[in-house]
Amino acid sequence: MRTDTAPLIRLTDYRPPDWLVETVHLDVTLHPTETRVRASLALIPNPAVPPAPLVLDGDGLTLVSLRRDGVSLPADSYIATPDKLTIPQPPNRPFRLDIETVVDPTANTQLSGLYRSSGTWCTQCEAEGFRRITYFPDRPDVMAVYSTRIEADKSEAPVLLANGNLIDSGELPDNRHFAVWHDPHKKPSYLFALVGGDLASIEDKFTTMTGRDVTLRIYVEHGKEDRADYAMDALKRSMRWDEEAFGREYDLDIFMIVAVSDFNMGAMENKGLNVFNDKYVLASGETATDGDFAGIESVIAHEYFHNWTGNRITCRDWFQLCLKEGLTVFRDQEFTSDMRSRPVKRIADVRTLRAAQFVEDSGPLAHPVRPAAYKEINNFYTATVYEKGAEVVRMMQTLIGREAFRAGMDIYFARHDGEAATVEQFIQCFADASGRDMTQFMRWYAQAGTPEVNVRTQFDAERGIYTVTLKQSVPPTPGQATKAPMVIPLRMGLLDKNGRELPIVPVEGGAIQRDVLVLDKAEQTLTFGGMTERPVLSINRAFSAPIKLVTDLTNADFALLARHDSDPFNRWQALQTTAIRLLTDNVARLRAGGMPRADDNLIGALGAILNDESLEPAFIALALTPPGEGDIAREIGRDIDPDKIHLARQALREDIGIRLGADLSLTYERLASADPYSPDAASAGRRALRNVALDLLAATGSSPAITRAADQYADADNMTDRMAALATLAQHEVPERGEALDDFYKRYADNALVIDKWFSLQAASPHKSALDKVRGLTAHPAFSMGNPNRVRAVIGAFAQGNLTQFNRADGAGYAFVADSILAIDPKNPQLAARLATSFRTWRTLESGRRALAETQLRRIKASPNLSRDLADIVERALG
Ligand code: B3K
Ligand code: ZN
Repeated sequence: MRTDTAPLIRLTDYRPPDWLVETVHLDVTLHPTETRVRASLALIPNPAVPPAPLVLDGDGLTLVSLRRDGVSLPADSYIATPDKLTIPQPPNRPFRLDIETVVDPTANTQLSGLYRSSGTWCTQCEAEGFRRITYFPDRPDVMAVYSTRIEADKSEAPVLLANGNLIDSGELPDNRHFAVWHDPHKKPSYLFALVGGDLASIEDKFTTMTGRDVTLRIYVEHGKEDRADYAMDALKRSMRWDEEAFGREYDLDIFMIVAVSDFNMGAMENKGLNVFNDKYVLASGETATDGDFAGIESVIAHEYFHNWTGNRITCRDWFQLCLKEGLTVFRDQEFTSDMRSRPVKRIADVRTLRAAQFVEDSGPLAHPVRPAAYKEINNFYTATVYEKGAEVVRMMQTLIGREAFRAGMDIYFARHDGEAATVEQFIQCFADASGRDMTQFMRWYAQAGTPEVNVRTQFDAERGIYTVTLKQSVPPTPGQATKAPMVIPLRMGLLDKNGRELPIVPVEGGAIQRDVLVLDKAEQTLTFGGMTERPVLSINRAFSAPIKLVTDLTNADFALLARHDSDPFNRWQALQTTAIRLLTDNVARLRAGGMPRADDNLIGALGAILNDESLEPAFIALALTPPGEGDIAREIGRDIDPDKIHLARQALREDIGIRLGADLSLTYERLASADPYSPDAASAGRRALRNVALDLLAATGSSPAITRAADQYADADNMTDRMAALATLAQHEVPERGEALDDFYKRYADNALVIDKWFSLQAASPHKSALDKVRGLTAHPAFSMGNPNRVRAVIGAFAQGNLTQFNRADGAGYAFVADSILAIDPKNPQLAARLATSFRTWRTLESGRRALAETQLRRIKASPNLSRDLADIVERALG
């Protein structure tokens, strides 16, 4: 469907459903191409609205039969199209509707609805996939109790799963069998799931806080059982944590996870039956990196936490998506902070937020955390809804304090359990718990764009007065030209010249509660008295607000903060800010035909951090990593030349490698470990620092450093170290590069998840040959346009992880990605639309590249038969 014909759906048009569904009985007979679905719905007219026709959603459906209260409906009493089933004059009373449809899971390449992945039948219903299985009021505020009977050939699908608890199963003639699952909890259709296939499983048990035993089962392909242990461990820790941190107990007899290899996103929180991209389940020390383990831990936790924030309390409509996603991201971030290192987690999250969300928020795809309108809801599973949504929850906790926040969550669970709620209802719980008026705070949900806070400081030595003036502004975004002031909680502190904390009691300009200054006007001035010397301001500690901060602090101030700030986040930030200042300056120099300059103070500060034994290695690793190319591009903001950014960053890395070489070498040797691999955070942190040292040393291009990387590649006993060495080698045009890449492929040819790493490493190579290489990779026998992980590993890694080569000055990178998007769209619109977002920064490029990128966007837009998903992204990107 073309987007110009696709309607714009608006939040303000929300109306409650005309019909409610009390129960759903599904009877599904699995077949590769003709799966029969019999749905029996107990419908009741919604007592809150006037009588209305019954209109059920469909998507590409074929109706086989329709009965009302057991009687076939005459053909003239309903209208069935692939997209809709209408009964214009239903009786104004409860009735049963039996709907029979037939669907073809093998032909379903969209991976939405019922499809097959490596022979396994599985479903993905969020956001609107249930309507591809049967006609239904497919909207989250219609919540029903489901039971599901599945029937299949016993050899094709010995395992038959659906939501809830197993209540019956048995043998049938002709080598067939069945299973019946019942989910006692009311849920919206997007949480429905069914799986059938020949799968292996591992099993464990969890005893809940009230002493109930829950069976835990993770299903994987045969032979992969031993790689699911870490996921199981993460699941048990998640279940315990949700009890301890939020008092939330699991509510069924069994919790199941199924890992599949073809999946459009990370995972899905279907009630009692999570379906996962196998990337977020399967791991062993030999096949997965520390980053993969951390990803598994957080995605397992995220989907599990949805059981309360998303499933027990769901969203009234898709505009409220952040209600479950932002909140659940916040919860998984807290979980990881408790499991691992809080400061390291915070820095990692802020890096992601800036790289993904800030970029989104400053371009044509910017939208509020709660969008006001959409054409295709699948395009709104964005960094803004997820990551900025989590930041908004975090800010609320910062504003009202942890205790009131927890009390507000308790109110939310008590007040809205079993309901489909709104953002207003959620926020009201915190207003009630804290007594704070949240009206102005609600702007975080309505106004798009990253607020900028400009801070000017002044010291009056004579009077001992220090003045801090803060101004906020929110940039215009599509459809929102002007903005009102936001409520911005800023954690802050003042340091004396020795780095000691000074008391923060302003004599004028507002109160600071705990250490939080609330900026809620366009401009505010705070005055601190009794100062014997000029203090150094540390502000937005722990990144308490998702803003862009501009200050008049000097590099000397940042050097002090980098060494002494009691807030680890701001220690890291001080180094990043100093590096960004240097890097943007050097990009300008390079563009003017000059040479990059070095910054002794920055190198000195990095050296001090490297040798600070009080710091955890994972933190040092982050501190030593210069801002990414994307960070530099974002800071420059317009007229971007990616090649110069790359050169400037390389020069800094080389400089660090040369000038801190001796210390980096010592660090590398000191952190060598003879212990067997363990994925725990402390060990992972040591490996992270060691591998950053390796990479910085190799950035000099010196042959001992390359040899060291080659040796590490060969000798590694775990994927983290092997992959890190390979990534280092991959950046250099040395014979060791090709040898290691060939060896890697041979070693891991039969492990798709590892081979994805091999693909993406090459696709992300900044070398000029990258595009040719990527073209070659798409012709590799192991490449397939049908597998989303593989497509993301090659085309995604090139378009989103290779700033210089995607943005080649000749436009060939854009043309290649556009061709790929057009090739994928007919098969998998969601995947194509996601790839198309790579073009979202096109307006920030220098004029030559900008024109070439625009040409490709226009070419996509003009192509026939675009999916609604892709057309929506391209239209908005062109603005
Ligand atoms: N709720 C799913 C995402 C569904 C995306 C649909 N296009 C996974 C998650 O956020 O937990
Ligand atoms: Zn989620």
